[in-house]
Amino acid sequence: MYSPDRTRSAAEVLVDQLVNNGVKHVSCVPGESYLGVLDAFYDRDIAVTVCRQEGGAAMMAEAVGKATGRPGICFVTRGPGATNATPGIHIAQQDSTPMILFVGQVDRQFREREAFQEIDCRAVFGSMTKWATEIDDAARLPEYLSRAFHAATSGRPGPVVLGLPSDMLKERVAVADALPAEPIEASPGTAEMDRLAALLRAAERPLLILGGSRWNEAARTAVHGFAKRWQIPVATSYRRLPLFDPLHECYAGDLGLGPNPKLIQRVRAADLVILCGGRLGEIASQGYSLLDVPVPRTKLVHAYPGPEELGRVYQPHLAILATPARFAASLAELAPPTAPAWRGEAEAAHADYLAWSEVPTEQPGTVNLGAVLVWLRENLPRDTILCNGAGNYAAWIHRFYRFRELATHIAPTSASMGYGVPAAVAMKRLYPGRTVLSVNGDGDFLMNGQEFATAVQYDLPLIAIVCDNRMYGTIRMHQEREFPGRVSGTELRNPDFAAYARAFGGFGVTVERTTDFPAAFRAAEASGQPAIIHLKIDPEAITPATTLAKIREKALAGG
Ligand SMILES: Cc1ncc(C[n+]2csc(CCOP(=O)(O)OP(=O)(O)O)c2C)c(N)n1
Repeated sequence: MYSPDRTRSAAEVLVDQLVNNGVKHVSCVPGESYLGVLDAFYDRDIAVTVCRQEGGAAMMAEAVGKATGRPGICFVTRGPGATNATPGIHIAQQDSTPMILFVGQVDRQFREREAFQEIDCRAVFGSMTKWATEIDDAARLPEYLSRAFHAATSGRPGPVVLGLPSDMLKERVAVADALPAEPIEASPGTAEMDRLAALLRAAERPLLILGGSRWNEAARTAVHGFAKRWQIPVATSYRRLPLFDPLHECYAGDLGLGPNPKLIQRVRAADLVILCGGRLGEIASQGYSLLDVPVPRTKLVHAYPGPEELGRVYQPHLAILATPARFAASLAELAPPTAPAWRGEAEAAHADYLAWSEVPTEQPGTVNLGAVLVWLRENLPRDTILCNGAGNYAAWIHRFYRFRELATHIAPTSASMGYGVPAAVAMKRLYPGRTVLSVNGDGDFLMNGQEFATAVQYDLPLIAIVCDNRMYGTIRMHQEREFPGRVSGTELRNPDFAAYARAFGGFGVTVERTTDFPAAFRAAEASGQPAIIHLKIDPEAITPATTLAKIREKALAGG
């Protein structure tokens, strides 16, 4: 609040910049280093989610950034808090997510003595962020915050870390607020679009790959329209499935882990790849094998919102500096040929996708995760948000679930475990009226499972599914391939996850047969409480396509 002398505390100035930038939610673990900020939240219209560990708090902010396209905001204390928060920062970097982490820091006069819990924010976060610094001058808070919002959202979005010396936050200053930051929208020029049109006219097997962040409804709708008019097959990149409606007649599937081999063949056979919004990283490119590095033999058109990424790995035939929204809008202006050389390709690609995803595969054991995902896709509202972390269980999500709307899959492309629970907490807090699902491995779940307490604290009836196969299954799979039969460091002895839910004050149920899943899910919903569904999965069911025993046999037979 302003005093009669028109001053505010630095902490208030900071929080007012957040309010002006439309921030409605922050996640935090408190620290004595930034008490003034907590106090400023007290009478401002910002919902504070107090978490149990900074890893969860930072992932919540990252999830907010991912879902909304505006920076997710997280506050933590110095050394131990900031270092705990690093997974969220790393995810935001790899996933191109706007996010700002504020770190309560030691007093300015103690800095560089290795004071209590001191951390060098610039050095620690420098290689993981778009900008990492400390704010020494309270009067410059509006300038720093403005730059932080611009940096996090413009070009290729990413994380920003700002250290806040404790004594600085206590100063009173008379400064004006900055204007809200607007991300910079780069548009393609007519020259680039003319070249793209010429490349398309000459193409025989074009294919569109969608990825990255900075998408919005208009961009998605425009790409749906372009694909339909041009009858071009469209693939989504790793964990970017909601960028295109899976039931659109041109959808060809996703380029993730364990992808449809027919889709991979199709990408390899393409003579023109239009990569829109993404980077075609290691996972999507199948270990950089789909396009040659640095000069792809396939003609590559790369449309991307940040210049540093264009030409970084692949030298595109045509580089277009543009956000997905502006690029998609320009695509709408291209007139399709009457009889394209690739006629029938999109239809065939979509048929391949449906054949791959329609029916769950046979699995060992009494719970078939594919059948569970098919039940969920057929019974949940279209706008359900599904959050997950990392583990082989996710292969069933990618293959059998269908994300019908934008930002309905909140999961790290960096495949960071422990993301599914905090992300679901953040989503239920943001969208209380929507169904929010968290799907987790057993190893994955317990990395941040304690945030289930946060769901209970804020009465967030999310539903967390724990796929319990009593091991770090992904690593066991790799282990059986490389060291068959020599199980080391990958087994888990688990708690009763349904009892865990009840102990926290939530609803818990265990499912041992596929046919029991629907009733368990409905009971979880009906409880109105945060819920955990403990799914007992046979360890042999290691992927939708194979078993551990088969992998081991193959490895023992030499390959
Ligand atoms: C934070 C983090 N630590 C380690 C890994 C390496 N890792 C990838 S998957 C995996 C095992 C996941 O096990 P679980 O959650 O039980 O799922 P499952 O693979 O059994 O389905 C591990 C350890 C990772 N991706 N992230």
